[in-house]
Amino acid sequence: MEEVASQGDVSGDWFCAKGRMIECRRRPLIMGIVNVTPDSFYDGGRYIDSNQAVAHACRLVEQGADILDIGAESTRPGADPVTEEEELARVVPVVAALAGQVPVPISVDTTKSAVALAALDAGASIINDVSALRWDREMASVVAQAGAAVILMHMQGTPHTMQVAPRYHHVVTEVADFLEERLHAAVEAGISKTHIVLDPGIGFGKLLEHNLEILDGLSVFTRLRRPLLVGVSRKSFIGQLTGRPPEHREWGTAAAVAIAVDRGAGILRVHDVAATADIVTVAAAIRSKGYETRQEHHA
Ligand code: HH2
Repeated sequence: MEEVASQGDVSGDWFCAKGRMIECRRRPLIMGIVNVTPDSFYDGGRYIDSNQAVAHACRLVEQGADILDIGAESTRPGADPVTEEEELARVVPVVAALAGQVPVPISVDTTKSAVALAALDAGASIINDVSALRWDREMASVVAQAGAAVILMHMQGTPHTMQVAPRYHHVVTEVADFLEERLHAAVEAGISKTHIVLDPGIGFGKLLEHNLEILDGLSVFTRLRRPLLVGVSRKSFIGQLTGRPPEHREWGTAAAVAIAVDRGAGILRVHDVAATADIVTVAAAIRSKGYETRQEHHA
């Protein structure tokens, strides 16, 4: 533990990605989602063309995205797996085009080391691995050798099976124990602790009550002293509570984002960047009492 702690930041206020220090505590960061997929649960099919994906990503940056997350394989419950060739063909051109155009770090949502390697070569600096380095034994060394950051997410089961019968005795404790174990495994595999972000995996092998307990208990995960990423955007637990389809879950998402910021989230992964920027600004000001004022605009 001391060895891990001595590597640098032990507060979880920042992380490092390819030599860039990314601060995420005082003002939580917004990660804009770019799904280059035909079947994502909300925006599937909209940005499958790489030019459209790049244009969408640039729009998200203009709206205030601090990080972009490019994904080419849907993780929605029951989604069909995508071959490595197909995932490479979807992701790499988008990352390569964006790397020269946007000033923000680019994350790639993949569980395959070959996709991670190609994306890191093309200019990405963060790997968002929803399997937390468990599904591809080369993934940890690819991340370590590139000096990239990695997001380690909790999931019970696989996307194919995860919603069949999720079971926990005490969900917050079990997810925290899992994340702690994966944090140690990543460090053992050569990834510096300063390069690791943790994510409790909202909606991944969890029932409504599990998602609510995790969000309410989020501050427990801050004891792991790594930045926390939270992905609630338009997810089905919001639909279960409001009765609304994904395209009308923006206000439910807003409530969950505000609560997540209050409980210590450092990165919010969302589809709607412009609205989330205001939600995060206000929630973070209430949480920390630290803020800057801007010129007021009257309509
Ligand atoms: N959620 C989704 C995908 N990737 N990665 C992390 N780290 N955390 C999350 O909560 C998370 C994630 C699901 O959302 P989306 O990308 O919109 O849908 P799909 O998987 O259907 O493409």
